[in-house]
Amino acid sequence: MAITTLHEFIMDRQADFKYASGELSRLLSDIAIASKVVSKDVRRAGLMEDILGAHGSTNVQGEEQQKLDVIADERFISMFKAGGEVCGIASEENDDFMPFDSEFSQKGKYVVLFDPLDGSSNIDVNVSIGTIFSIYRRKSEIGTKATLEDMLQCGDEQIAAGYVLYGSSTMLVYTTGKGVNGFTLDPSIGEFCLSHPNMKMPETGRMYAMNEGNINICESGIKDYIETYCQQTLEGASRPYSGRYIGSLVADFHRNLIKGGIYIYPDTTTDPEGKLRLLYECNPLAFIAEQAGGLATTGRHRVMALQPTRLHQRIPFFVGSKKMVEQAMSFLK
Ligand code: AHM
Ligand code: MG
Repeated sequence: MAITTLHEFIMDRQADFKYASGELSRLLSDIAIASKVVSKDVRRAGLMEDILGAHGSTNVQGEEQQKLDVIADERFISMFKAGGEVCGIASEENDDFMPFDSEFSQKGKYVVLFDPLDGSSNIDVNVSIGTIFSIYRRKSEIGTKATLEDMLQCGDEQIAAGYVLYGSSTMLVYTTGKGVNGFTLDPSIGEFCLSHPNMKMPETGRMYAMNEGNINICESGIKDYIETYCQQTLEGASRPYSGRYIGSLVADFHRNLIKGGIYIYPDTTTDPEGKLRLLYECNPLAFIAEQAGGLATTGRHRVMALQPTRLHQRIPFFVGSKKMVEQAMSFLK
């Protein structure tokens, strides 16, 4: 059987990209290499004391960092610094954005915003986790230091976005705005190979993902939606929807992308802005969802149209099959 590696695919598609000059292709290839290294770390985590467990620090959002969060963050940052395509980054694990100092990096045209290891609470218990990334062209002049304005761009300006799922296999899924393609890491050859060409999210589905422990601390419309659509046996069905909540956004999103479904993380009385971060969790997945025919909103507004105001800004997040997201939104005032 003929296989297409990620590298071959990126090269073949380079001309699709309006600024085609090879840099974005190199950057995507660098992300794939760094994620292979992180995948290797994840696969051995239970065996290595220096990989598993708490790091002993908290990030700017007050969350306890795991050793693997920090290791993954460092792996990606080193790759970006060495590549020369990126002039600065922002990540969940760093308080502030990080403009790269070298003249080499400052010639880079891109910034990357990323969550190096999403689903931190699942690291120690051998449940799927992921990396999420979003790529923008810089606004500042090439050859200068990256600025906050480079980072705070609206999701519609994304040049590319994707995620890596460290699940029962490792998969990389990305878009450059011309559809969504998924690649599975073949450990025998160490390459990501095209396994899911032109991914489409089913228009509707039968699975919903929400931390239902929060049901009484979010607005009542969410409870109404879940009781009305998810927990009833609807006409023509033999049973209610299935609740499936992994607690790793990437894994829940990926399942819904393939099988159809909705993921909801609303604002709550304890997290009045929501929990998930606009820039490196919601926007990249929104770009993939829309490219696959799905929808991503705050419950009221389209995610990618939002103008970010802060690096670690949080929003309520409704993402998945188009009809399901629209139904959920109709319950919000
Ligand atoms: P993280 O980036 O610190 O891992 O937080 C994001 C995660 C998502 O992956 C997941 O869907 C959600 O937080 C789970 O939150 P909760 O434990 O509140 O249900
Ligand atoms: Mg995260």
